[in-house]
Amino acid sequence: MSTRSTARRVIAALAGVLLAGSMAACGNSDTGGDAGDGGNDKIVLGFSQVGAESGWRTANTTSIKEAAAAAGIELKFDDAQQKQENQIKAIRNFIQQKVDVIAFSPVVESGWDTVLKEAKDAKIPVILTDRAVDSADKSLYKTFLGSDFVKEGRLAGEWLVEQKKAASGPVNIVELQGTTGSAPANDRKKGFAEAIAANPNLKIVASQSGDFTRAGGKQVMEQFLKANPKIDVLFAHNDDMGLGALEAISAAGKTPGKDITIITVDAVKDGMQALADGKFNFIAECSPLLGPQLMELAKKVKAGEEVPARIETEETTFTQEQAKEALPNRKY
Ligand code: GYE
Repeated sequence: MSTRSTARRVIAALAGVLLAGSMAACGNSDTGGDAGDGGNDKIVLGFSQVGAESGWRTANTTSIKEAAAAAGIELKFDDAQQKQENQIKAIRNFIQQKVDVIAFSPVVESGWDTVLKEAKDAKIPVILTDRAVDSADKSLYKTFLGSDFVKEGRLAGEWLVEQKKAASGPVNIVELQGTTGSAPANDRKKGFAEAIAANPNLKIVASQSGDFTRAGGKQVMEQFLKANPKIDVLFAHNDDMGLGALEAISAAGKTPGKDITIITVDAVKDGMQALADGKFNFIAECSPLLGPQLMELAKKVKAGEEVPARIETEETTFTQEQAKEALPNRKY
């Protein structure tokens, strides 16, 4: 009995080896490269990036390029220079080239249904990374990998509520928003507003887009300072705009981090340095290191495996003391 079952197991194992060998040979000899041919050709991933507007974005691009190389995935990378029309063009190119998977970080939330439908009709799975779209039809993409931006805004607001709980009079806040219509701008604004509603003394007196750039942050902060004699707090939707605003604040003869409390989002190296130096007061982290998870997902959707509809990035917050501790080991 036991000898026979051992023999059966050996035969089964041998058959498995032979089958695997023949499949590999089949894959190797298949140079056609058609999608879904079951061969072991390199996965081709078309990725449409927003642009290079911030330190966060540069770190995100590096993460994606490095992770693709490490995973043996062929990456077709396109930089849309913060324009939706460029992203739509890039996605259409990827469809024409018959890539295996398309991933993109949508610059704004709206206006993607048509091109996503085109990808679906071409049977190319789409992964959203970093930013979301507002499409009602969730079957237009496989998954969304990225941060909870509402939570980031809320954490920023909650910290401020705690800091200003003893304030007896109005606390005037100015807000530098990210790119108009983008998910992080919409959501960070929402989360922050919800949190500060806990204290009616906390009032947003001006709120405008600085497009997530240093130049934008500087320019809009200059206007804020001219128009508002009393600014107590700046909430900037990313580090870069906060860094740009530092110049405007110093030029206006005020001390950032003291005369004006500064809260930002991201926690890239330059932001963390400003926090450790006492120029910023608080940062809600947003991790750009999405590359490795994105490559895992690309492999899974290419193989037709089920993936969760939403994958959230883990993040934390930093005070000045925590930034001093974390800085030496910061990766981006
Ligand atoms: O916070 C900002 C970047 O979409 C999370 O885009 C990203 C944001 C990030 O330009 O710095």
